[in-house]
Amino acid sequence: MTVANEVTKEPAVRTKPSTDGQVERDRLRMMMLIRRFEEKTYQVYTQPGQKIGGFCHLYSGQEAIAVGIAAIFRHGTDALINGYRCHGHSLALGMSPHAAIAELFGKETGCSKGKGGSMHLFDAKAGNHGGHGIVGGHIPLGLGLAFAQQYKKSGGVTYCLFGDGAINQGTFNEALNMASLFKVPAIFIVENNGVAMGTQVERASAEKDLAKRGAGFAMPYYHVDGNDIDTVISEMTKAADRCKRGEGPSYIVADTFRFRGHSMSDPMKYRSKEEAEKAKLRDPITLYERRLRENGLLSEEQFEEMENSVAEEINEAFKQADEDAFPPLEARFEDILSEKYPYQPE
Ligand SMILES: Cc1ncc(C[n+]2csc(CCOP(=O)(O)OP(=O)(O)O)c2C)c(N)n1
Ligand SMILES: [Mg+2]
Repeated sequence: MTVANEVTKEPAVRTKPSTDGQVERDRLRMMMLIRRFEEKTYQVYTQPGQKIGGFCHLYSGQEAIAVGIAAIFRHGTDALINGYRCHGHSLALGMSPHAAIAELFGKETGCSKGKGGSMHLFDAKAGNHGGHGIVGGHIPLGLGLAFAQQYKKSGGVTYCLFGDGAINQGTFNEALNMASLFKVPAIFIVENNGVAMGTQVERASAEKDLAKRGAGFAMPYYHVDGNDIDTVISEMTKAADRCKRGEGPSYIVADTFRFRGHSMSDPMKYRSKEEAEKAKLRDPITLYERRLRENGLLSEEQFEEMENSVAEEINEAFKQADEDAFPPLEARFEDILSEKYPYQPE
């Protein structure tokens, strides 16, 4: 059984390129695992019994971004902070599917002891600083994490992710300005799925090219293909190297598409069938699977084995989490307020 706060044992995706294709297959498998986790979550959420309470935002379609970052993420050194669409990043950084789904079920074995739910998957020891529900609210926290890394000379890099809707918040402007001024080691990443709940970027942003929104901060700003994991890895590596050289932050717009609605109650009426069909042709998992096959790094047998082992791992995690206990009543006030006041960083 996984114990809360010790949910991540080791990096989930290894960083070094391989000659035998194992590293690449691990990346593909992780994207498949995230997809399977999300689709099973959708199933459980929508069936009678209400095992999952509260809001729930699925990551299907955007997997290449989280797994691409995880591929270069240094556990114990780097930090990642995110909005509420956080299942994929947590799994990619090594959280066990059991700790993640137990959290959604509100069980004491969940990564936040069942008190955070879908939007608050955390594993600070692994550098995963969550899951935040207020749109754009965590961007200044990302700045703070990066400032701490700089101040302590830890050599770490902070990956701060948010949606296209979040860049219209004041916090975005405040944080990016200060980040650049102080040259903190942060990468600000927009997961641009083109829509904030039901509002298209074109209806919410006066400047339609979201990369240009970075022009006022004296830092590199550019688009990357967020559905191509190899591109994500190479562009994130460049930005991380810049951080490590002390040259400061970058602002990257990773263009992608979400396959499911904003949250579980969204029938996606604002998207045409044609748009969704076109997006499916650029499914990040299919694109990568095809590339590995073409390069001779993935056989049919290996792919089938992956599909089966992913299904087994997810089914087992959901089954275990279902059987786990809810937190005891006397634990309801624990972990709510900090016991250290005033807060002293270690
Ligand atoms: C400050 C604030 N305003 C409004 C909301 C309600 N809300 C939740 S998600 C969302 C849309 C955000 O879209 P985006 O940033 O593009 O992220 P995505 O859901 O596409 O990943 C809104 C408006 C909120 N949570 N916080
Ligand atoms: Mg969006």
